[in-house]
Amino acid sequence: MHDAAMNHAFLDRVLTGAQVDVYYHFGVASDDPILAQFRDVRAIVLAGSGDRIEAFARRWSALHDGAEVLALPKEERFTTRYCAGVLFASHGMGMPSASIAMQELMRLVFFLKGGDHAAMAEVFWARVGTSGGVGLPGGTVVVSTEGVMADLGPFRLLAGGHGEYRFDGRFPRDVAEAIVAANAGSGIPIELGRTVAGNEFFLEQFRLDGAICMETPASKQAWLEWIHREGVRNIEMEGAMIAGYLNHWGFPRFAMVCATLLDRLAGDQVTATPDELAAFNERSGDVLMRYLATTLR
Ligand code: R2B
Ligand code: URA
Repeated sequence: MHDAAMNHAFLDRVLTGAQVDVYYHFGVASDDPILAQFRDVRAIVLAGSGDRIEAFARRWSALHDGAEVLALPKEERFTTRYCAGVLFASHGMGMPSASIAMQELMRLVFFLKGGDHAAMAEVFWARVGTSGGVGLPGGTVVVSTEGVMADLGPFRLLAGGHGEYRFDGRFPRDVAEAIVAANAGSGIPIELGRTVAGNEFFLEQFRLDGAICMETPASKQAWLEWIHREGVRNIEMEGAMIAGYLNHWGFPRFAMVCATLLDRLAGDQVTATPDELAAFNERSGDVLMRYLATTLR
C-alpha cells in the first residue's frame, strides 16, 4: 500500500475518534454501531445498479448457508449490502458518480481496517458491469487488463493550479488471469482486453444515435478500429477511474468483469431483448462469483 498517497490529515483523526467520518452518500457514519459487523470485509463488489447489488447479495448468501444480509438504510444514491465478508455496493453510472462511491468506500475500508496496510491489502475489489464490445459478439465477458479514457490516455481530472491529476489504470494481470482460469470449462466466452471508460454514453463512446452527434460514420468507425488495434475489447464508463484510485492507494487485488451487450463495430443501439440482456448480465456475475468462491474462504 502507498502510505504517502493516503489522506492521513483527515483519515487518522477518524481512527482516533477526533473526527466522525460521514460517508454521506451511503448514509452511514464511522460512529454507527452497524459498522462493527463490516470489519471482516474481504471483498467489495461494485455494480452500477442497486437491483444487481441486491441480487448478488442474495446469491452470495445462498452460497453461504443463507448467511444474514445486512443493508445500509439509505438507498437514495447507492444501494449497499453486506453478507459473509463481502460488501456489495452500487456506484451509479459514470465516473463522477462512481468516484463518489470509491472515495467513500476507500475511506470506509481504511476505517474498518484501523489503517492497517496489510489488512487493507487483503481486500479484493471488483466491478461487475455491462459494456459495449469492440469486435466481440454480445454476451462475451471481458476481464479488463487496463482502463483508459476515449483518447487511450489515463483517467484525468482537472487540478487547481497543477494542470491535471493522472491515474494509472492498469488492472493487476495476475488477478485477471486467475479470473479467466477459475472459469475454464464454464462455457462462457471470456476475453482479456483493455477497456475504454467514456465520460458519456453517446459522445465519448462515438455513437451516432445521440440527441447530439458530432461524429460521422467514417470518424466513428476510424475510432473504433483504432481502439481495437490498440487492444481495446470493450467500452464502459467507470473502469479507468476505479483502477486509477485503487492503484493510487496501492491495493494489490482488483478486477473488472463486464459482459458486452452488443458489438460496437456493428452498431450503436442496444437491441438485445430483455431476456438476452438478463442472460448476458448473469454471465458477468457468474464469472466473478466463481472466482470469489475459489478465493474467499
Ligand atoms: C455500463 O453501462 C452503463 C451505461 O449504460 C454504465 O454505467 C457502464 O459503465
Ligand atoms: N455500457 C456502456 O457504457 N456502453 C455500451 O455500449 C453498453 C453498456
